[in-house]
Amino acid sequence: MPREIITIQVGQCGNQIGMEFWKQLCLEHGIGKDGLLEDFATQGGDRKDVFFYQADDQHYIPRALLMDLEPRVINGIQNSEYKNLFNHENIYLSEHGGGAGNNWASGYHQGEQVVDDIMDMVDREADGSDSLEGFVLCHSIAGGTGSGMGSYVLETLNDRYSKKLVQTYSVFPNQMETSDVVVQPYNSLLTLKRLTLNADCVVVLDNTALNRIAVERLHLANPTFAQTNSLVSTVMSASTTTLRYPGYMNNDLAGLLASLIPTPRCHFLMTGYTPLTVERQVNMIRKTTVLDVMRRLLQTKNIMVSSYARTKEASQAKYISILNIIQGEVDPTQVHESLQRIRERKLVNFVEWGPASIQVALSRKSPYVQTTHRVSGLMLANHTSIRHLFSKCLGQYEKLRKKQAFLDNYRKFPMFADNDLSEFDESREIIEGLVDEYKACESPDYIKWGMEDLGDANVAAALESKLVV
Ligand SMILES: Nc1nc2c(ncn2[C@@H]2O[C@H](COP(=O)(O)OP(=O)(O)OP(=O)(O)O)[C@@H](O)[C@H]2O)c(=O)[nH]1
Ligand SMILES: [Mg+2]
Repeated sequence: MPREIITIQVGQCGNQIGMEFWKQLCLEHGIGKDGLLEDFATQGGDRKDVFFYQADDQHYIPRALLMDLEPRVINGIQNSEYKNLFNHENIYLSEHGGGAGNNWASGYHQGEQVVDDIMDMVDREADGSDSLEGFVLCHSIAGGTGSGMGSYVLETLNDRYSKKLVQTYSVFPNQMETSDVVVQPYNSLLTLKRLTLNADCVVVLDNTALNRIAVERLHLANPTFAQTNSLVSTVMSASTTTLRYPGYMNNDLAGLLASLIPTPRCHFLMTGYTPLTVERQVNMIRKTTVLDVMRRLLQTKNIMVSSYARTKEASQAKYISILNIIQGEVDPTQVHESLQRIRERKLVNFVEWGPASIQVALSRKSPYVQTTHRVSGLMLANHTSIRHLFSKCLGQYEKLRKKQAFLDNYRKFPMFADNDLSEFDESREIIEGLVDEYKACESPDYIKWGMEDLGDANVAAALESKLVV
């Protein structure tokens, strides 16, 4: 029985990274641009129906909903070679086409106003699956639509589909660029509140790190979104291989997440990938053994979150969990030896209160996509240094808020009307709490964190709830 996953892509970034993901999935499963199975795709054994369903005429349709408040990106998809891939009923474009103007409040408010339309689409897609496991949201946190409307979608999914998992691929803004979007910190903070409260897992895709990797590792002088998005689609497709190619572990999202997220709030994951390629350009890879791949995955330069690099020297930063998804020609005994080597060399600093072991999933790879390297690997990791990324967002927010800058744009919308800025204050408190919890994870006493005020009898119950995802 497939455990189906519905993807919801919102805003410019959400739809652009979403489109790259679907292109990659089509290639890996031998599905043509129009959804028809290619003649050569006869090997089977893969599970297409987690992410696609078949129409009456047998062509494959992504379980995807495409939403935006301005038409440019989605029109581009509808005018591309992939125009017949998606179900046209699954596309939501606002009638006015004016976007959300980089304003979270506008995106959220517009989401609220068209909730019936978008939830009809979600319900129809959910009814069309046999055993829906959950939703994946693709968006950026810094603009107006993906952040604001995406936030509204997250809250609504949580309400209506409380038993289903919600995972996100969330793009964080590039901190190195002097941003053209001055209100990014407001939008990011308000979105982070929903990512903390309403998502089960957030895969953090950090434009600062993606850009750095494209420049330093792939030698691209001025990386375009098309180029960084090819890194993103590699991560997205690799992180779903165990769901699409059934093996002995992590065959569903629940299993995958349970192994990475021991306590519910610390559910922000960073990723690393090796060997890195962009547009078929392969870096100089001489040899890819399992040990090489596993070692490289732990190197700062391959990790797609900028706060990891900054705090590598800060010895208190620790791994809560690591899952390496390895694909290619792998002898399982090599895995065992590699793990032993990594342990002996003390290459990984784990939290004291967890199992302190790297989990490895060996996954099959697509027989239809040729690569020049023998082994490739994706690391999904829960690492406490992610808190520095959130601290940075908080710092930038405080700076802007102190100046009372640009608040009028938000006051135009009901949530902030009559100068009620409590939503900002509440979001700030929640993100501060998140930073504190990740910091507490670095201490051996974390397991008792947040329970100081509880009586002994309640501690056991609280602990139990904490350890159940
Ligand atoms: N990695 C990546 N980042 C993107 C892409 N497109 C936009 N971004 C980032 O997303 C943020 C801006 O959000 P957008 O997705 O463009 O905005 P939106 O959700 O369409 O919202 P509005 O246009 O304001 O209504 C900035 O941080 C951009 O750097 C993309 O294709 N790839
Ligand atoms: Mg837009």
